[in-house]
Amino acid sequence: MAEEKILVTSALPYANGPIHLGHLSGAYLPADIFVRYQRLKGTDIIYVCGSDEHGVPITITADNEGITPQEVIDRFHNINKDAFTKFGMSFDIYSRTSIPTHHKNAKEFFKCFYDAGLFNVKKSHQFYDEKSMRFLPDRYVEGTCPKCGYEEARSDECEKCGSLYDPSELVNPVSKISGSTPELRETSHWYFPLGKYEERLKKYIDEMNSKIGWKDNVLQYCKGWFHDGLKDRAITRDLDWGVKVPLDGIDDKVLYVWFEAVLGYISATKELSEKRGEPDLWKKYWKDKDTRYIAFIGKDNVVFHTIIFPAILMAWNDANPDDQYLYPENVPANEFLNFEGKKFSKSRGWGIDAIDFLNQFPADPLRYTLAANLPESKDTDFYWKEFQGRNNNELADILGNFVNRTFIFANKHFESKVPETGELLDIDKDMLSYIESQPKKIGELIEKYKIKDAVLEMMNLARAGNKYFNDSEPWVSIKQDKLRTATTINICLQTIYTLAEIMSPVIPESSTKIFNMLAARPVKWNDCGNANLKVGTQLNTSEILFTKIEDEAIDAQINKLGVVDGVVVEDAEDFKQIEFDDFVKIKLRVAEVLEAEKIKKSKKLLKLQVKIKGETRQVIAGIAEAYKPEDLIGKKVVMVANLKPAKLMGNESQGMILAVEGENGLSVVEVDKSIKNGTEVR
Ligand code: B3M
Ligand code: ZN
Repeated sequence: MAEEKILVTSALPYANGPIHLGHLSGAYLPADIFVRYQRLKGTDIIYVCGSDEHGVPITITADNEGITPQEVIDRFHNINKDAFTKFGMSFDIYSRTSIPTHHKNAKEFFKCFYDAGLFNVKKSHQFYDEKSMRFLPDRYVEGTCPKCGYEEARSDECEKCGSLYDPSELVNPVSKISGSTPELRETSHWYFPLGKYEERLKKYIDEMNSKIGWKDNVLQYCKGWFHDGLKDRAITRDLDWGVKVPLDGIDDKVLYVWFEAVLGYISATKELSEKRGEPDLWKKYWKDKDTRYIAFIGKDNVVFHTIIFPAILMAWNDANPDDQYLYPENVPANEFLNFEGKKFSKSRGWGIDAIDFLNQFPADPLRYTLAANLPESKDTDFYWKEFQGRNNNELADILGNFVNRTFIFANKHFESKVPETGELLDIDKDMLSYIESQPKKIGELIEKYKIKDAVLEMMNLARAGNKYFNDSEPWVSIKQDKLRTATTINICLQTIYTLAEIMSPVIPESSTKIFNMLAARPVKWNDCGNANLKVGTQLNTSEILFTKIEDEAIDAQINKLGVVDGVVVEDAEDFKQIEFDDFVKIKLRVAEVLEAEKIKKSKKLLKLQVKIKGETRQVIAGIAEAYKPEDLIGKKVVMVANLKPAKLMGNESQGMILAVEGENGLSVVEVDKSIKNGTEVR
């Protein structure tokens, strides 16, 4: 049987801005964990990535800053490459789509399809901006919807009423680039007949899915696309930045960025071959039947990897019977990571760029926090407090502490050597068999892309190590039975050895430190659960693995949220305009607090009886941390009187009291005591 090989790719990030934590947990960290694990298993694997350096947004950034697109991509290619390095990404190559190898590769695909007569050529009308001398992609034209009058409609589709129209129908079109009125010009483009591959694509996805089981979220996205039917897609654009259309006489058109970016994976592998001086290396990973190709991406890229890229490869394979590319065996796309409850947004100062983060905190705690909370099946959030907690309470207090206390014992009582074992008691045997079983269990989870669960199991071994240490009480046994202590410490050291290995895909830097402390090296993954440290091995000096992160450091970060260049930015979502009719639906009334009491088992809630006009209502308010119940009695507050009743911790609430958040916590909105109960607030 030929040896199994794996090719792994992660989405090529646009070199038009810095990557943030959301990117890391979508397409990069899970892939890196998978790859590092496979390498330890001894799998022949390569991991390929690089910058996606074409597309309109890059030219716009360049215009806005008065620099060239090349300068834009150089800047962000370097920033992102640096961030990935600091984050511990173990790409075999981080390439870029501006290299000649890529241009040549993408052109070959286009030429092949062109020569095979595959494309349809279609004429259309597209807006042209004379001032900036370029055709405008749809999202850079705004105007009034011809159907509903919405003033921020796009050139061929209205977000508000959902209608599609011809760009010539758009009223008062404006170029978002120059602000001038664009004109419609005729242009022609080459279209890739995606529909031709529809049945084969369905079959391919079905087959892969029944063979290995694709993720549900990914299958759902594909279904949506098939439901609408696959249509021809223009694969050229009127632009001068990108891979030029390789046809004589055509010099003002480039290949559509998504058409060539996916081919960038192949180009990057070719570059790796060149660098390694093995020109044919790339073929082994892209064309050998024994290679499994896995494409890691975020959910917004699914269609390009499960439909468009495979269709391009099918078209190539049809035209070249002796030269067949492989299709992705799996596309384990993740959902999104949000930030403190909201979407990442640069303009609203919400989130943090990877490079800024890594200039302030070490990579391993971030990798661990993100890995423990990957958006594998639904969106998740990054919270600063959780990051602090995972670092302090798990990495430092569980793993770090276990390593530390074991080394202290080994240093003090066994001359910093791995001590021998005596008779094994049940407690020792149980621990040894747990160490032995974890690597296999964790490996299986990683192979199923259940990285989050794998991370939990990793830390469970450290938890078990601490418990074993506590239950064995070496500080007691050392006074009576040194061999018993030796046995305990030996097994703790074996546990640490296994921990160093199984955690290395997630926290590689700390793992290396542990291996150094143990004067040991990784073994093959499948062997790492069997007591591997030789008795008598001289240990190196131990070092602190994880430093606690103080509240101040975290608070400083939280305080920066929502602030851009020193100015607090209003949240656009919160400030969406509403109609007057919406506002008058809310009935605000003055109410007097008659009674107030604490709710058992709740730190935050108070139960109030309030009076509006002739009626007494019960309201549950989240103000217990700010008020003693008795201080509220007699206050005249403002309440939403027509809110649907709701149950809070088993108590019905028939309205809501208005309160504002101040420096010293919440305070209720009060009105003058002379105002009558039930008076409307407008
Ligand atoms: N650059 C989009 C993104 O970064 C795009 C991915 C290309 S993968 C070939 O989300
Ligand atoms: Zn409309």
